[in-house]
Amino acid sequence: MRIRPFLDPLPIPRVLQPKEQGKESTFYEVRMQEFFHQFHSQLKATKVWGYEGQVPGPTIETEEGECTHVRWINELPDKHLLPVDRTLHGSGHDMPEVRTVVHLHGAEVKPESDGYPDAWFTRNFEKCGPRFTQKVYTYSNSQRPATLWYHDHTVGITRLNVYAGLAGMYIIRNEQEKALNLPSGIYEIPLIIQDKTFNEEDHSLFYPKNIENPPPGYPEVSITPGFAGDTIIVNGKAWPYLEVEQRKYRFRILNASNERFYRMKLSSGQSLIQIGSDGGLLQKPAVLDEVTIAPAERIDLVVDFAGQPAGSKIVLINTARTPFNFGSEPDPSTVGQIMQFRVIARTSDDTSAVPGFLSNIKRYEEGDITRTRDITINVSTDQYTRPLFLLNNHEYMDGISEEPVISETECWRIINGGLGVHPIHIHQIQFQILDQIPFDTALYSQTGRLRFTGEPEPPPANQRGWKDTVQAFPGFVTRLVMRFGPYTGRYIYHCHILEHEDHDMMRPFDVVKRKCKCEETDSCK
Ligand SMILES: [Cu+2]
Repeated sequence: MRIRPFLDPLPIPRVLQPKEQGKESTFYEVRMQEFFHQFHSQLKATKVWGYEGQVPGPTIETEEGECTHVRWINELPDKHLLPVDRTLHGSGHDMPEVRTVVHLHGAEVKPESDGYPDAWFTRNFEKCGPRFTQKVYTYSNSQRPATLWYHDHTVGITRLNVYAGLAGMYIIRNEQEKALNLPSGIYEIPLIIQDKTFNEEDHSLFYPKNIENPPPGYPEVSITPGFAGDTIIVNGKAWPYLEVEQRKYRFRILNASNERFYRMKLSSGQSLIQIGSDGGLLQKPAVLDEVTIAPAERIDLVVDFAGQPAGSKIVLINTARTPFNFGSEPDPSTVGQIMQFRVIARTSDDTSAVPGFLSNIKRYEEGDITRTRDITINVSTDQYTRPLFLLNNHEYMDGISEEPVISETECWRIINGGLGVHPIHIHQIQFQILDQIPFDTALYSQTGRLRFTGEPEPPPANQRGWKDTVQAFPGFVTRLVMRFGPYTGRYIYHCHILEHEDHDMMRPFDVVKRKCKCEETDSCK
């Protein structure tokens, strides 16, 4: 379907108003509903699922230290909008077709508010998953300011629920960050990037029911190894435009796509100044020609349009291959474009700044590490001969294999001997990327022996801050360092390509209390 790019203005998701506002805590109600949404003025309205009648959902704004409580309410119909594969873990015929649970991505929360995939619930909480414990979730917002996002995380159908529209932004702020005088107010703009495909006849959402030409024995409705749409959507509009004044803007960019990575640059050739990553501001700005954002990552960018002539039109270009980084090149006239900026004269002086020092980031060092774990990315096949990506050769329902001790600092070595880049996300904590080291993948696949073939490469300047999702490149061991806590309990880590996550590239882990020596030896009993 050919629709004209840059026809519709960029919408800005509204900020959610609380139902009750106390002195130190705020209470929200967020309903998940089915409704119609127009993605482009040349498209008919499309049936979607969204939070509070919006796609993407309204932005939740909080202050550091403010406690927010959210009652997530499922008002969705019984029948799913998209084809449900009943062969996946947790999604069998004994399960209700429509289930939801909300995860606040990047947040430090207690396990019962983390949106565990099996803590799902149906409309009016009529049925609940085995790990459901509470109707109201609590977010302490005790971490540093950051751009987080909330989205569905239900076992076996996350890819469908998020693609149907269940995603929104969540921002934590504080006074220190405000004092930096970064572009703010109408000059601070969220950009939530997704991709969709629309059916020709009625412009309903297309999501594949199966792979093309499935072999005999394949399930009738089957997950695919990844789905990328042919239309780029920003804040709920296909290829929108934004009028920008000749001044600085702050863009909080979120890739909320199922599979697609974006390698972004501006057609004007001007620099992108990255000021923040998943877990908040960097220590100092990183000046880039282009930047790659994986599914679930956030990039906080300042772009200065001051030097651009009024009347000029600048396109935010995407050059990332799909699947990343080995699939097809994007068509420059369609998915090779994201949105357009139309430069107009300034309406007032630009008094905002990009300070050379943004926030203090104490880097972890080798000496901080008390334990190292290897997390391998494996490619296997399932009982239907479908490709199956696994972590540590385990499926989602296999028992716990990682039990980090609270407050201890661990190094996780993500070993990717495969073909594609997987965005690996760990719940509960923000980590730092220590380095990535090239290794002999042939030797590793034959013998399991890890032989490095080069020196460790430190992360680039824009990835030296706090992260919760890392691009694990093939042929590299990506080393992450993290300190678990402040809560104990059951969490998960997984690939954030949603088709991988739903198909077993997800693992539970337990953050546990430190055992005292006497307990280990039984000598005090
Ligand atoms: Cu993956």
